[in-house]
Amino acid sequence: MRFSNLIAAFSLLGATSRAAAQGATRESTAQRDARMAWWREARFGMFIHWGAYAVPAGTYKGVRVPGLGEWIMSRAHIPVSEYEQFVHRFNPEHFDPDAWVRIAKAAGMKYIVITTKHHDGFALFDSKVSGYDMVDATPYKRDVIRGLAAAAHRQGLRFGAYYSIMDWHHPDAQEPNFPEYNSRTFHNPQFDRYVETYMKPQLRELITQYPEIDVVWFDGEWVADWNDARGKEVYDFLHALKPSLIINNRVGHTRQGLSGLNQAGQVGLGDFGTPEQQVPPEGLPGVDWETCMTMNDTWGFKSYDDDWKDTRTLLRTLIDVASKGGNFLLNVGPTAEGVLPAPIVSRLGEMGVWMRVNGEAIYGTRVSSYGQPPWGRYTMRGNTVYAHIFDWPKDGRLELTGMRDVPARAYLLADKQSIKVERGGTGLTLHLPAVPPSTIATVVVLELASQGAR
Ligand code: JFZ
Repeated sequence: MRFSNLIAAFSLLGATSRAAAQGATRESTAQRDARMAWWREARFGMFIHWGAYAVPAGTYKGVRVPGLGEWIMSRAHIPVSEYEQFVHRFNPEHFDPDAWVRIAKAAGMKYIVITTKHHDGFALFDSKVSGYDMVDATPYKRDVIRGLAAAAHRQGLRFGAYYSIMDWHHPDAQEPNFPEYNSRTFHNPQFDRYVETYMKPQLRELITQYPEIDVVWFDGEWVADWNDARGKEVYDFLHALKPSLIINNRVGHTRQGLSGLNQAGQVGLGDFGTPEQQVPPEGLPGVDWETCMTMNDTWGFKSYDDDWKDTRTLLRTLIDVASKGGNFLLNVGPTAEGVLPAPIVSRLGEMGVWMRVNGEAIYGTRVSSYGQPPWGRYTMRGNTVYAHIFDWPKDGRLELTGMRDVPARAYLLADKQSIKVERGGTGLTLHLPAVPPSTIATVVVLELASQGAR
């Protein structure tokens, strides 16, 4: 074998084994990087959990049901026929997709992922293989996915479809013996029929009817009838329909808890890991990942959940995620009328104020080589380091960890004010003004002299 052939054989092996791990057909690293490019640049997206569960909004027969709003069918053991009544009353007359997208965009979000079908089995899009959808079963009669996908693209945002593998409504998909919908052990002998005649056709509808869809975000993959072989098959099925798709790792069966990784500590199938309600302390080195998080304690709207995280916490979480190389998918739960609750709108507005000034320190950045400083976080792009200062020093002196060379330039991102940098015995010290431009996070831009500078 000639040397060049040997190299070719090795790189082919590398590409193939990597592709196998992703569940993809053959794709080189360069092809994968190109496919993931917009997503890696985006950093910040809006998750929308919306469905008929917004009608009961956390209360069933006068009783407040504990747990997640979108789980009310399971948590309150609501029979299918009764839950269908919520669908028949789902009439979001105030739904304004352009307004939702404007709110997301003004917050600095670059993409939107919405539940096209959650565990309750109700589809928000126009499905030909089901009568249990927005067009056929609600008084609203309109396809809300169509409207939102179009609005997102009109305003320059990417669009993704959440799709639950678990389905509490389809008789072939789950435990037919009410009231245990969420079984991890029950096998439905007809599950294959559900996959072939319902789930895959619905996925095909999503990809073919809505050309805006760039992300498919699976969930509910823990049902006993799902497995990695089915996951790989569906991943390949989707990529054959649309090679540019980005698919999360919940397409596979082996995800472990909420960490976003499987038992082997890997993403497993799919293109990115999905830690839920948490930021991995060290990120997920070497893999793409996205933390999804609620703003209060539910994904789907609950009328009485007012346990809102404050804007500062939300922004610092975004910065924390970005500093560790991940994306932040922040959830909103609209009401049954189609309105985003005011506490959500105000927080997103405030996040936007910060992002318009400091977005440069978030989008398309990567993990720095300077670790996690005690006073905040670092992000990095090219030769530029961004120091996000959470805890402003009272004496105006901030020690930079791990940095060795005095940067060519240092200034506040908010007002371009120059910052004096001093080299001391242990490292670099910044001399900051007495009052920070932002008490949420003030960004100091440090332009290193060269790629080799540290
Ligand atoms: C899942 C959904 O059940 C939930 O409704 C929401 O859509 C969220 C984004 O994803 O949440 C989970 C998934 C797995 C566990 C808990 C909640 N788990 O493994 O404990």
